[in-house]
Amino acid sequence: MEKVILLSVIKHGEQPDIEELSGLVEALGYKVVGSVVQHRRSFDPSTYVGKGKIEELKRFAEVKDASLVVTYHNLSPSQIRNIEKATGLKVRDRTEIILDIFAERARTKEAKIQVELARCYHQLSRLRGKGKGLSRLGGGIGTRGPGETLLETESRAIRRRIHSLKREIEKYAKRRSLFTERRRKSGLITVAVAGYTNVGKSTLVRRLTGEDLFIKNIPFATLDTRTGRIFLRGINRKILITDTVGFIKDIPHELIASFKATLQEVADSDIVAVVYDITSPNLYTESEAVGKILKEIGASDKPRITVFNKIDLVEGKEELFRLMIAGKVKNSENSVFLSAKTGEGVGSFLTKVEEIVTTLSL
Ligand SMILES: Nc1nc2c(ncn2[C@@H]2O[C@H](COP(=O)(O)OP(=O)(O)OP(=O)(O)O)[C@@H](O)[C@H]2O)c(=O)[nH]1
Ligand SMILES: [Mg+2]
Repeated sequence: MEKVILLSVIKHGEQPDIEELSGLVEALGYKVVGSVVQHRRSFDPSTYVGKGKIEELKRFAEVKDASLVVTYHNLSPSQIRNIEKATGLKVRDRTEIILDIFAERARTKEAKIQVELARCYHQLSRLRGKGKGLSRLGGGIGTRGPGETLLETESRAIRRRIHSLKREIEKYAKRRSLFTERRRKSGLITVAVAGYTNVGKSTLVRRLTGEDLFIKNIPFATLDTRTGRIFLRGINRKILITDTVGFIKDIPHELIASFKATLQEVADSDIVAVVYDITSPNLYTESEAVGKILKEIGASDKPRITVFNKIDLVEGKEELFRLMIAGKVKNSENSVFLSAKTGEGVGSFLTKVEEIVTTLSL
């Protein structure tokens, strides 16, 4: 099993979530054997952390028998090269780790195409950001050295691939929008279940619809949206509910761009149920991340239900958690507490849905 050391710069006011990064790396089957962090005002342009830290990293890796370094921030090709040369270790960044997880989990053709598109964007942004570093290989500014030509050829190939992937994605997007249109015409209301990864979205949708969904204690178990039906007994009405892909903080921008079609389902829904895991120690940053992404995909003005899931894990301390959470989660409108696993409290969620559906239909 490949052993990994995490490497991060902590800039003033920024709080890289090393714990979460460790979980992501282990989701790929690697073993995290330690981490090296450095407080700095800015990244070192050639080696991300300072030269002294690189030495420390090298010695630490020898002691721990590690062969791979994963950095929290995105690096340039020259930063990667320099760290690899100085330490003899392979270097990858958080975005690549997330892309690998997505690639591993993608089941449908559409998800696979979206992952490949995200990879292309990531490569391109690297080449672009690093244009400066690479073109230096080819002499001074204004000259067309061999380095620069290579860079151009490479990025042209990637751009061409992006173009064709986008065209394929477009087909799926069209199918989706036809479906949305038909649904709207038929007056069917849709609830999208969104939220941070691994909070229990699929478990909730499965409980409500009986759909056979993939549920696992891993990040990004779900990469495709799935829609099922619920019958609301209180108001004698059928609605649709959609399970969606989970969010993460400092989400690679490439992923949002690539999964736009999938995330569109949230934007096209009538009600958004935002699920949280009440036992998470990072509720505040998670709710910030969720809020940011909902805004970016144009879904922040939808009627919202905030679902605090996994109350079975805090048996007897529920009141305490209610108080604690009150100050921790941003925009927690219409909140309900439940356990998707045991079913406790799920009725209160349905009642909330019924209330909102009724007002929407007035
Ligand atoms: N104890 C407890 N565990 C739960 C509950 N709901 C979900 N889980 C567990 O949490 C883990 C993640 O559940 P999922 O339903 O896959 O979560 P998700 O939000 O769909 O995750 P992604 O698709 O990966 O973003 C699984 O191990 C579930 O069994 C709950 O109410 N209580
Ligand atoms: Mg899921």
